[in-house]
Amino acid sequence: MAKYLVIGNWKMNGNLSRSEQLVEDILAQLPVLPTLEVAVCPPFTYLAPVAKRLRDTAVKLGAQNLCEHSAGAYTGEVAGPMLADFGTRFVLVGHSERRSLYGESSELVAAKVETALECVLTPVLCVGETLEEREAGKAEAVISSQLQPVLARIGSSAMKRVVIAYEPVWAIGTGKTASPQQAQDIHAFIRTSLQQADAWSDDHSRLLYGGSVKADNAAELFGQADIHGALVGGASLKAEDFVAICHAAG
Ligand code: G2H
Repeated sequence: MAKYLVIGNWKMNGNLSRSEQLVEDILAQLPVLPTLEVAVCPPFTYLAPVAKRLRDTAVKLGAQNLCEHSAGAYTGEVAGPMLADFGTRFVLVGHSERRSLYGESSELVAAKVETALECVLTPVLCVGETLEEREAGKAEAVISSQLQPVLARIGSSAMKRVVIAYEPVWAIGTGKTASPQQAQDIHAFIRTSLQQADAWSDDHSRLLYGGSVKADNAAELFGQADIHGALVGGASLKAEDFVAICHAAG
């Protein structure tokens, strides 16, 4: 089985000195855990200083978004090859904040996943339903509708190189976490769907849970059979909380 993976999504928080201090504190407190891979996703403007500090360490660099095009007249966008220049390894794609606040469709998300793979970045494809969709019994249908365009665009073999993060929209930044069983049920659904499409590898595929993951709920989530790590927002902004979550997975 692939290593557990814990990714910190700093979102649009901090400044230069806080970003440098946060990465310093994480490195000071995080032992190398043989069964765990760790990455942080700073805002674009802090990728370079964080990348410099992470060089020759076990912590990897991620970005929070990328453009679906690799270069050209796309004012304000950041291209995959630019991210790769900094040694970026992971890139979040289709985070619910991108989908809901910036109108990213699942088709656009699919194009971004494809571009990320072409740039040798590992896409972390975020999927998840709203509370309304869950209460209407549509959670699985919504997640299928988010996975299918990606699968159709990149094919089943490439899909095995995509990390998938299940982030129920109702649990993001709200302090409400899905129960371990709710998360496991959806993770099992995603795994089964990918297996049926021949898009799953027991050795490489990983399903992360995201949505108010904290030090005190991480161990129980990681105890579920189909949860292979976490995408952590708020709790990744304090080194001791983030490191405690990493310990729960390691
Ligand atoms: C979900 C998550 C990180 P938080 O967005 O991607 O954020 O842990 O703050 O809910």
